[in-house]
Amino acid sequence: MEKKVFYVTTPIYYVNDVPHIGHAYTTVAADVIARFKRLKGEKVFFLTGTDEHGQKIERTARASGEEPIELANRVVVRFKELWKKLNISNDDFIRTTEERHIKSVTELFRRVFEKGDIYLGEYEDWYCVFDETFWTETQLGGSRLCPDCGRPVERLKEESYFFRLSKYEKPLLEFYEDNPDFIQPPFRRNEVISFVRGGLRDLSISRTTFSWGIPVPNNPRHVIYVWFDALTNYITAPGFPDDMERFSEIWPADIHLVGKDILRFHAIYWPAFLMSAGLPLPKKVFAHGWWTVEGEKMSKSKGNVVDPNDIVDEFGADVLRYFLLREVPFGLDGDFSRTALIGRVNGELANGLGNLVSRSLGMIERYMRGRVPEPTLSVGGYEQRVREKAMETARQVEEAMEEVAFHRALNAIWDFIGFMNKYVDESAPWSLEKSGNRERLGLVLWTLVESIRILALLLYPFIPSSSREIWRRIGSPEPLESQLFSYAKEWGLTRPGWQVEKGRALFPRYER
Ligand code: ME8
Repeated sequence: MEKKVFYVTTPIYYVNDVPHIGHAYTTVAADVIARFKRLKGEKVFFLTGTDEHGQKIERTARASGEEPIELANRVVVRFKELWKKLNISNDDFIRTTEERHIKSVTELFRRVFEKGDIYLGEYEDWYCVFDETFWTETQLGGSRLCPDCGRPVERLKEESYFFRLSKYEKPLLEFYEDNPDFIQPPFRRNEVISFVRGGLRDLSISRTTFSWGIPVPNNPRHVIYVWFDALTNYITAPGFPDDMERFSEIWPADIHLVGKDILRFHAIYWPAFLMSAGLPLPKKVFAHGWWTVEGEKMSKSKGNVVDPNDIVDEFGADVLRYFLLREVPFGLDGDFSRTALIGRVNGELANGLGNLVSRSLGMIERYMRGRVPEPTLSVGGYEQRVREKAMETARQVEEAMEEVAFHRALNAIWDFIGFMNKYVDESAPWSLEKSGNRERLGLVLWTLVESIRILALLLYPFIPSSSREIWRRIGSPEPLESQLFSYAKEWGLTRPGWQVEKGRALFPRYER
């Protein structure tokens, strides 16, 4: 069987945490890609889920007098509900405690073992329980604090299985060389390459000091390292190892979306495990930046963790989706603040998009009894420019989306919205109405609906419910879901006679 399906993933989220906007960010971005690809007519498999094993989760659960699985069962609901609330269109949700996953990890471990890439040894180093990461003396630079999270590290010595990561140093460097787009953005690729060039140590991939995990085949005193376990989720869900036919239609992943903090695991360990097991490697790993809140790192102790549920309750899912992808170039760090969010809602969603839709459809209600008019005049010079601008925008959006540059896609769309609002001002339909120029009035109003039709398609991956509402209001008889992205690259599909509805404001304005 050959690969047929576009496969996009988010990381699987640790269940010892409640979801915040940083988590929502990765999932929203993946959802936008999935929706865009479906709109292009591609088959898509979009995966997210939860990472439920490991010492950290065992400790958190015990501290609250729970079994780890009870904690997981309780928290997984918060993730699932949040994704529903944010309109996330994932095709599967994987939990690492599921039977299918345990089977898959066991099989991957067995294959790598048979390849001769796993041996039993002894591990001693500094360990951060919170990040589940070992640190060398050099990496700690004399301190006893985790370089990632700042928490104290512990000295840990244990019998452990090792993965021969050192053996894959050269093959990985060759792979990065041959696949220059594998790690995105490019500055992250350079970081990974220099890390690998600095030398790779064999990786400890089992633990004996706790038990909440998947046992090592034939040596259940050991549980498999949580990252070996977690990364494997990406092959479990498409069907490894039981349904290899389905697996080969979906795997390899077209894009793993991850935060910059976990790029190393995805761009170094993961391809090395797969190489060892003789499985195809993912095509791309895209690392996005980090969100702070009002300039500060989000943390429970600071009490500044932003709950995406609160934002959705107050502003709606589309506003949060829009803000996260508009505010920062994808790949760079960003800062969340209420003022910035309200600024974008008022300026861009309400005054820009909302206003264009509402004034255009309002005029059709007033001047045309709500029916899209026939564009009787042959296309004028200004309308020709609108058409060119629309077509150029659709091309720009497509290109930006293929490059995972959401901010560029949105910039192009809002540039077009600005252009259209100016078109309304300059063609002044109210004066055409007054002077009785019905022919030109019809052409202008039809041109507005046609542009809004294209906007609804271009915006759909980003703000699906608002786009569906805009689509309903322009009165197209076809459901938005039956449309293709290519219809946004075609001018002239709006039909005279559609019954429009101005309706209430799409995006209310907020006080700062
Ligand atoms: O890392 N800004 O899970 P996780 C932006 N279980 N992104 C953020 C963020 C922030 N402030 N905080 C978290 C794990 N994220 C592992 C993954 S995958 C095989 C195993 C992002 O719940 C983070 O970068 O700690 C990551 O992409 C995702 O949330 C999950 O984080």
